Amino acid sequence: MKCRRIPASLLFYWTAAGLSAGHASAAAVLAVDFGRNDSLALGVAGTTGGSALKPGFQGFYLTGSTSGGNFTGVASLTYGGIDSIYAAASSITVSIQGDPNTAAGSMGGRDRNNPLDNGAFTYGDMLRDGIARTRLTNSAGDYSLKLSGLVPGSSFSLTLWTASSGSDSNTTYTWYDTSIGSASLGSIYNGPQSGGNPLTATSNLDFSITSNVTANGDGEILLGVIVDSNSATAAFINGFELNAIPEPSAALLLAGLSMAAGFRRRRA
Ligand SMILES: [Ca+2]
Ligand SMILES: [Ca+2]
Repeated sequence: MKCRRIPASLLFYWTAAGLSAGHASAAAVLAVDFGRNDSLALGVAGTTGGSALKPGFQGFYLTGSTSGGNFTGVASLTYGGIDSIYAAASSITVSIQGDPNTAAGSMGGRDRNNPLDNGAFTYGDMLRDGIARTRLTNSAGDYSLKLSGLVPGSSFSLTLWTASSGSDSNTTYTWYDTSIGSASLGSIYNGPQSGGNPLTATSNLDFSITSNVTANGDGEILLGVIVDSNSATAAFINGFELNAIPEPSAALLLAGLSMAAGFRRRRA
């Protein structure tokens, strides 16, 4: 049986491909910057608005409570151009839900004007604004924020930011993955802050949590937030990044080596 020796260059290619795969996913699958635009109708979300959009993010704006009254429903926007390996229809729909209790209502956009870019912190335009008074929940199947249209069972690394400068100081926000059951993703402390002093940030990951999440059988990632202040109006979200989980370069390297071993066995 005629077999050929594996060229050294091919072995090098497999090795290099394995080593580089862990650094291949620099761009986010979807990054959204929540903010305020008072020219929008109540409960209708828009992609452009009055508060600055952070480059690299897509906008999700709602009118502010002082312009729109109470909004207790669900606001949604669909973002296209998503790789079909993550979303079969190449789009992801982002939905954010107000609280059904109208006393806690008035979900809408806010621009807190802080924290601003400062040295290594360059996410000021994302973190200064957000959507306030979302639904408070950690119940399985319920949500404050929902991502839908994903490939069922697909996993991602998710980073969420919650900082509400000048409001709800010393509040701790705990985020939950409510897609399948309910599991805490971690907590964000909205402070230290006193006397109305604005929040400051020194890193783009300040006021954030990062965790792996998996889409349920309906292709949805459900996320809920609870606050420790027991204030029904305290919920807030500034933005999120949904990233691919880097492929395990070591596994690819082992696969390449086992293929090489297989060729050698056939040759023997
Ligand atoms: Ca924002
Ligand atoms: Ca913004």
